[in-house]
Amino acid sequence: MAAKTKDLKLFSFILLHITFTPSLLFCDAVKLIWDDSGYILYCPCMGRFGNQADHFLGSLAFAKMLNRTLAVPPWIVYRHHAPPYTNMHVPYREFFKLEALSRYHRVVSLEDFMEQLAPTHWPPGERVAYCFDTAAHRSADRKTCPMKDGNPFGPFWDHFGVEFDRSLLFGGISFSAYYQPHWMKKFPPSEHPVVALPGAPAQFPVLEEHVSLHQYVVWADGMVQQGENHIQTLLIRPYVGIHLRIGSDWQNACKLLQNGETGPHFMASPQCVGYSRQNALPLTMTMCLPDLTEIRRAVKLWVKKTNARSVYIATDSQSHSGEIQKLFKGNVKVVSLQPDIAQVDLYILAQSDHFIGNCASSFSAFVKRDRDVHGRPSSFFGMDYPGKLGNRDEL
Ligand SMILES: Nc1nc2c(ncn2[C@@H]2O[C@H](COP(=O)(O)OP(=O)(O)OP(=O)(O)O)[C@@H](O)[C@H]2O)c(=O)[nH]1
Ligand SMILES: *[C@@H]1O[C@H](CO)[C@@H](O)[C@H](O)[C@H]1NC(C)=O
Repeated sequence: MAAKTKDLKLFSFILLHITFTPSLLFCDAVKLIWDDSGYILYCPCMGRFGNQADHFLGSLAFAKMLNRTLAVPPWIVYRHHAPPYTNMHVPYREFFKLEALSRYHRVVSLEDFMEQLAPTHWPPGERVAYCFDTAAHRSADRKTCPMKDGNPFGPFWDHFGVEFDRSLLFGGISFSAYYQPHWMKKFPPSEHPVVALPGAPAQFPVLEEHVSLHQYVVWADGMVQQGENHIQTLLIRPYVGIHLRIGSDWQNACKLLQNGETGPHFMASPQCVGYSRQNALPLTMTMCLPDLTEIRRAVKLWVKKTNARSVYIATDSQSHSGEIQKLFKGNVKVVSLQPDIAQVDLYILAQSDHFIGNCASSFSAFVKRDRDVHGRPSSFFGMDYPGKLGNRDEL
């Protein structure tokens, strides 16, 4: 539990340093009551924020399908380049409202579950891990779930002080709706109250039918305050928000597309090429890794179309703000904040008057879904009208 306190302290410090966060003061007020219909626990152990968010939506749907309360895990934030270097486990409610999820289904934060319910209902000695037999077959005895093997798995459960006592394997089923009766029959809550999984019971990218669950992912008051504060002080409306996913890891990823090792369905791309495997639109290299020419073209187009007075650039590496500034001869303010907390970028992009994202990026996908919920328009580099072929408007 020492690690938990340290993470929280550090994170609270970062947030409080920028703005006052009331969410920190009012949590844990409610005393939890045990749910006889059972719980789903999982580690968001795949990918960074965008991936974890995609998995979260699917997991929420899975918990509802089994009528089990979802123990909402913290976000795993990787800090490889800054102290304390170890993963941070940021409670869901630091960024989003936990209560807003309850409009869809019963949830509890994993922190509250561990603190209030686990001591009596899921005590040490009775902690069962559930996993696919194929996953367990990779272990030394071929029958142990890989709950804590490596990073981020080990640190995640250590953060909550959890050791698993035994494993229960399953096979021949998946997390899809088709297997709902199988799950209910195999793991009735009376005998299996807490189903703890090594990873999210969901797919990446998020399934089409779960995209709309994003409406229940509502920004926490502290994030709204912080984001609105930046918008008011830095930007002039209307503003165009752009997401530049162009760093070296992304360049490597897009090589798979260039080499023909992947088709149009590549990472988050169904959001713009369509979810259908047969009818997917082409995913071009420009869409995956827009060059400066494409970045200039798209920004110029949408600034003109929306009469924008400023441009907000979120980036994983370079901002190209100088080059973008030059396009408008000083008439448009160009801003790149490069905040410590990636969610600040997500918030500002989500509130923009027009958003240009990267089709294959799940970080962009988060913004696109948030905007769709509020009826705000989005496009992608290399695709001005999502779901439609090519750029119909050239300047
Ligand atoms: N602050 C900030 N961070 C970014 C930006 N773009 C990418 N990142 C960081 O890079 C991570 C990218 O991982 P994901 O969020 O999973 O999204 P993705 O673009 O699908 O990338 P992969 O997971 O690498 O496939 C983000 O979580 C951020 O930590 C950006 O515009 N601003
Ligand atoms: C679902 O779970 C809730 C809470 O435990 C319970 O009240 C309800 O009866 C369950 N519904 C079904 C269909 O089992």
